[in-house]
Amino acid sequence: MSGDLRKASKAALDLFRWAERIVITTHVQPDGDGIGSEVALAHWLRDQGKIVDILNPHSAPRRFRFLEIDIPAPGFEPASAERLLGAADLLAVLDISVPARLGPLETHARAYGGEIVVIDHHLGPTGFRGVDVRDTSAAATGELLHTLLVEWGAEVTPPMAAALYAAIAYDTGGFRYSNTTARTHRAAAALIDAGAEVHEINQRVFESVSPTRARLLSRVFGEFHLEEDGRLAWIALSSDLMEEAGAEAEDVEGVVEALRSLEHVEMAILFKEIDKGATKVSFRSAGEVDVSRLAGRFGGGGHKNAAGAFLKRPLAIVVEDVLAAARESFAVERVG
Ligand SMILES: [Mn+2]
Repeated sequence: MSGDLRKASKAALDLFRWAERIVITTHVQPDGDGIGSEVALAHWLRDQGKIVDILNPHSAPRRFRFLEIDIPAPGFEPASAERLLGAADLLAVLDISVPARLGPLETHARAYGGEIVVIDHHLGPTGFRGVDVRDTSAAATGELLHTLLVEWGAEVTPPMAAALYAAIAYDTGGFRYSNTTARTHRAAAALIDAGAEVHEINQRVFESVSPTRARLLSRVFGEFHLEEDGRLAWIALSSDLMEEAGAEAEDVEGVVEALRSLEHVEMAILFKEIDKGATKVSFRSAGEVDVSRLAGRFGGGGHKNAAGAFLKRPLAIVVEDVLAAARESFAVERVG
């Protein structure tokens, strides 16, 4: 643990000890890492006698609900956000690099006057004030949180172990992505020792495809494009198609990773129309291909091999602009 991280870890622990009422949150469309980390932290804090609430911008995908303890299933509601944040001494923000990733919760979080702790593994700096516990070498926020809990002398109970294991398994694609390190496996091993049921968790996280999702996927994969001798793959997903298939946001989770896993593909891009004037772009890459820089050009960010951007522009225009930039990055490489 670096000096800065140790300092931030100590400051975070002091705040967690001091606070009586704590609200935990994560990014829009919470994923396995966000939910798993929240649940693990909530368990630990409740074990310390704290009053803890999880308040998210959206509800948790079905496949992560097995981890939940009192996560409000309907997701965001302005009244409950105001009530919970109004009473909280401390807001813990997990797996987020920028406040905009809080979506409908952003304005509430910005207006919040209490203490804030951010625990995250994305590239910084954070846009939040307060204590920033950041480790970009961690494969998942769950991995970082596990390191912190051990550092803090916490007892990792079986429900905490399950939640952290799910977080790490999710963000590493089942320990397959390039963010996976020996440290990741050591954390996983410790969590198995602490009671995480590997088969059950992986089955829930990776093998719970709904019929809706299967139908959607069959249509989505009918529409992928390959360019640059098969090194660049992309899919543009209209909201009409999503609606026709009766699909929700969580049903397309994993699509961009599957696209990346096609033979020879070095960069995969998924364009998703949120509404007629907004588009979400997800980037994945292999090896040395850096998509965080590409995402950064469009106001987004992330990691070298996994990044995203949200643009308030129509799908067709975003597809054109982002593909032009992606092709350019392949062209630069040819010249270089
Ligand atoms: Mn994460």
